Amino acid sequence: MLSRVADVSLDELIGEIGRCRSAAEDLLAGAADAAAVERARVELLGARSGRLKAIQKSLSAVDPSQRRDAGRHFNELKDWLAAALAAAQERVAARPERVVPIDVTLPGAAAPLGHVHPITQTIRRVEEIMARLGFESVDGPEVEDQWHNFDALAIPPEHPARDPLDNFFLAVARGAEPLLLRSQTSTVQIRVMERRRPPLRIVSLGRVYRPDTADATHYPMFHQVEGLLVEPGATMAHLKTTLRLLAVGFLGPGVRVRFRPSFFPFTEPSVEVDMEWGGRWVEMGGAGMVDPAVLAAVGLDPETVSGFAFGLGVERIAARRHGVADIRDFYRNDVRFLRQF
Ligand code: FA5
Repeated sequence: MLSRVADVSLDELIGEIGRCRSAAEDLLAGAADAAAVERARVELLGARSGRLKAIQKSLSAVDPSQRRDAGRHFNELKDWLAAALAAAQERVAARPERVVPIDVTLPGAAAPLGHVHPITQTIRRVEEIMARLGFESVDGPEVEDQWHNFDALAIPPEHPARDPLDNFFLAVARGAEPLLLRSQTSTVQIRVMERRRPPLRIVSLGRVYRPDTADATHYPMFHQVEGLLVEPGATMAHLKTTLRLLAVGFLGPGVRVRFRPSFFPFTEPSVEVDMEWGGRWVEMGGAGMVDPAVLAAVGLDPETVSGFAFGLGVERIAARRHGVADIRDFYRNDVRFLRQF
């Protein structure tokens, strides 16, 4: 350290400036974070006991004839220190002050996952039950032509089910006839029988569309489960047993099933399938023996094969199973409702 009282030569001062500079280089190079740079700043430039201050004080002890040169060297050091410090401050600001240690052995934070929608759960469960009875699950298109939605199902041109007000016809046509969103999954019966020969046991679950006003038991988009069995010797008894096994498998042994005589153009005889829910009988769907006219329409011989078919509303059986009073709740997208399933 240079003493103020003693005379200081220019060489001594330059030597001290060099030592200060290399000390500053070491200090700043070793400063890994903002706190270390700040400690270096105080040590080098501190107003009371910084190294620069000490050199400044010794300037007055330099011989007056050399003081001009001494001042110039001092100012160079001062500028150099300011620049070196600024560079060090910038360097540590660019990286995080402190690295948060990561414990790689901790269990990961689980991303919130949704779950399968209750209607999809119902579809999968019904497919499972039907698979055990030997029914293979198949798909069909939701955009249909009039042959598969009506004609092949023996629904004649004047039938009220074809009314434009009761269907979602599209502005797209195949040939002369507009296509439509299928109004029932019975279309899949036809598509399967056109391509495959008996014995057939298929089930098809999917969306259907009707311009119905939404209420507790109706929605303009809903799902049906369609079943079809075609093999020699199939009877109404097989149909009733299959539907009972499906009802018990899905709703439990307490369910009561009832068959009421009805009419569908593509089954003969036809029944309405009701199930009891909370002391009330609810219509779940329709069923019957495949009409000989339908078998003939797909090139099968009604004399040698027979079959049964059924179509149930998926929302209705899901509502019955879960005690849901209003099927519109399935489509409100309220997670407080959906989380329950
Ligand atoms: C049919 O759709 C026939 N294809 C069923 C069938 C299949 C009969 C095979 C014979 C052989 P229906 O229009 O009744 O039938 O509809 C069947 C079921 O779909 C109804 O019982 C009901 O459970 C459900 N359903 C009908 N409309 C709606 C709707 N708007 N919202 C919710 N579910 C509906």
